[in-house]
Amino acid sequence: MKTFDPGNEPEILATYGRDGYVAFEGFLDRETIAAALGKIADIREGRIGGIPDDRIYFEDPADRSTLKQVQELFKWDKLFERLMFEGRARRLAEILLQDEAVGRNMQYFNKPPLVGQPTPPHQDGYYFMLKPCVAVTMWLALEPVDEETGCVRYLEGSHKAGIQPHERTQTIGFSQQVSDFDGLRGSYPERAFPAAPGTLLAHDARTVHFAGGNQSHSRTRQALGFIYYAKRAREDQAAHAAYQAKLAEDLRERGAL
Ligand SMILES: O=C(O)CCC(=O)C(=O)O
Repeated sequence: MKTFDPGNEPEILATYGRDGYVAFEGFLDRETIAAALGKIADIREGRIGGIPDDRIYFEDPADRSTLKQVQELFKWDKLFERLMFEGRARRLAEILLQDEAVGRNMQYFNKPPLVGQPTPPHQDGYYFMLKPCVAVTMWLALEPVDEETGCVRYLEGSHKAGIQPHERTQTIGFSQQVSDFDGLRGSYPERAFPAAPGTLLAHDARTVHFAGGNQSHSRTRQALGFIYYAKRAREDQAAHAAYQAKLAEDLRERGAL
């Protein structure tokens, strides 16, 4: 795995265009990772408050130690705001999108020990509702991640299939999955990405990806996600708002919020 060098733009673009993702080691330094983990602990333990219920999800809403996802992290702390809008992630996004990168979401992803659920196979573009679908998601490991704790997996080249039909799941934070996953799996090779802290994966919004649950009795699986849209991509605002409202309603009905 290589380190990120903006001077390697042609090579980065060739890999991303061929595989639908690109991976870098050491994208974020240790000090910043430690600071980010500290801020996440502040959120988990309620020292950073004011996060609306539909922006923070727990595997068990009665147990804050099962914190699973936080949406729009850049709104809750300046460190995350800087990482999203001023750091290297945005520079990488500009390269991959070949456009101005519009920062849309920054997420915390955790799989708590044993209760951390699998990430269903999905394409982010299905949720984004963009025309054209030009967006990138980055996934950054905050700690060692392996097969046991549920590393990210890609169907390599699956971005070329375009956005596929999805169906409802019962997984909090990942409400949709590709309907014909078995069919796609037969057509595109699967690649698993065990990751060291600071490893960054960047995938095209059309690339099918998924992850196992956390089988470990003691280890968490913490990561950050960055979502950037290309300036030229247009969002269907009405469809997006209707989808978010429906999702929040479904979660409330299930008592998950
Ligand atoms: O953390 C995970 O398991 C999946 C994250 C994801 O789906 C994404 O970054 O788009």
